[in-house]
Amino acid sequence: MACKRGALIVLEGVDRAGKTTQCTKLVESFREVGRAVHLLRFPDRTTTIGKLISSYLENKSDLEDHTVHLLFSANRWELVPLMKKKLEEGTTLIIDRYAFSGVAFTSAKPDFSIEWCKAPDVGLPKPDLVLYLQLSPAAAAQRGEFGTERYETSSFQQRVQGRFEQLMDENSVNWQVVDASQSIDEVHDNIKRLSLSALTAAEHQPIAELWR
Ligand code: NYM
Ligand code: MG
Repeated sequence: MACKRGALIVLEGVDRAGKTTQCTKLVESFREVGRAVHLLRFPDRTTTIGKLISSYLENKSDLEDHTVHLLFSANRWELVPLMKKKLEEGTTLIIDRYAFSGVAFTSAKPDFSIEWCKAPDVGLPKPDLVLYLQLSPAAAAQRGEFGTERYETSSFQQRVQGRFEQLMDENSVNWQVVDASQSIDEVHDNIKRLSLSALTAAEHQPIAELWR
């Protein structure tokens, strides 16, 4: 490659693990050291597909379970051209949730296999690093009440956590588990260190394809 590409860094975890806070802090710290960086989040609720998803999550509409799974995936695919362009230009992408949330949340529903859930996301740009913010259900409960969106109950979140742990057992993806029960600054320091080394490792490698 002529120029160094950016890295694709994903933050995952159950609701209230602190992903959004940490994504913002990571972007700020990359900017401080002069790195080109761009923040994305999935679902991206601003697109036409994203609006359907948002209405479903807010319980304003109902969608069949397979259908909404495919919409979440389509919402990632529609951003792929932008993602590739940014990465090739040398911009690092920090992403708040990705296909792993897709698989963990749908497969926490009855009668969905991990294998079926992964299929629509096979071939997406593969993250160079997936930071899993690990927080026990008890610690999550201490962070206050859940919101009112779909999936925001402790029994469902425990099932989601179990599915994330199954996904993490695969070593084709570079998972790093971060203890999210620490202070915001401690978590940030860990994430920053892991991200900077992923950035250096990614520079001279082509963008790979997820689960392929
Ligand atoms: N979610 C997120 C899914 O069910 N499938 C997906 O593919 C993705 C990306 O949407 N509870 C769920 C996880 C969250 C919810 O996320 C909305 P956020 O980060 O709270 O906007
Ligand atoms: Mg949320």
